[in-house]
Amino acid sequence: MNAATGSDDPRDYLVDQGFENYTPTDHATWRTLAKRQREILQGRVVDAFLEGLDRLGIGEEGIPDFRVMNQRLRAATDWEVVAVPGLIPDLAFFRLLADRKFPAGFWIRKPEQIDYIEEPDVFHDVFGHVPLIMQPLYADYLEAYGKAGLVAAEKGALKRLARLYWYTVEFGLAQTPQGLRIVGAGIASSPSETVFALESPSPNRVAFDLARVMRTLYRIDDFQETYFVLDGVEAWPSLDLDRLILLWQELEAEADIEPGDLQPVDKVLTKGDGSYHRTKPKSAA
Ligand code: HBI
Ligand code: FE
Repeated sequence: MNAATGSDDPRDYLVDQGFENYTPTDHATWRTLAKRQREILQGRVVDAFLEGLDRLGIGEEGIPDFRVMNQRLRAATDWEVVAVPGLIPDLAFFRLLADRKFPAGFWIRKPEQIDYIEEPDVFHDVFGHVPLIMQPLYADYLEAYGKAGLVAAEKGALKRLARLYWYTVEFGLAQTPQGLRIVGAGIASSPSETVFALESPSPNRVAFDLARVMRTLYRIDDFQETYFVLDGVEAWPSLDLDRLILLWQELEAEADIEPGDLQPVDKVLTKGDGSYHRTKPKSAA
């Protein structure tokens, strides 16, 4: 069944992690990735992320056993990780989040794919996403996102909600007393984007604004041209459903914004010089 057309019932996608089936090579791949990321993330990711890794006990030993990790996750925020084969349809995904279940691919990339994969694997999904789910405010934001997704599907606003996920959960930055830090899992699970997102002169870095983000196209196949910056690690957008429905109505009159474009109303923290993307073909969703 493919992710675009399959059943909306999440139970159709849940599988056993198959922890006993991982090979020594699989565990070695995790260790290589985890060790490299932990080092490069020091001082670049929000402290809560590194705390989450430690409290979950997911580090450099190898691929975590979801049964063990879930005891800690349940105790902290009443969330759990469930194994799925890969991307699942939007509605099934939202239903899981609304029920405080985070779907994670159980497979791990092959050694020759160490730096690039097209579909999320267990390293991206668990190392990248789960540490922050140990934080109560983030845990609630993700549940609210799932609930908003179910409403967005009815109201024809799925693409707007997907942009919010993209620019916060996957590629968000946050301003903290220690400076600009990473919160997004897509950044935190990629060594090259960890450095690019914070240090490259190329991308724009713009203060987060919900309506602005919901109008903004994104790149799925390369580093982002614009990153949005939350005002603090706990400043997750409020997803009040009545307000979202109104906002979606208002946005129908507004044009989409290209990934690299700035707007007059933007609070620009860094205006990118665009040097990285200048030579690249355009592709945005
Ligand atoms: N499925 N397994 C999985 N992981 C995701 O992150 C995911 C998904 N299905 C849909 C989806 N993400 C997004 O398109 C939604 O946030 C809109
Ligand atoms: Fe992800």
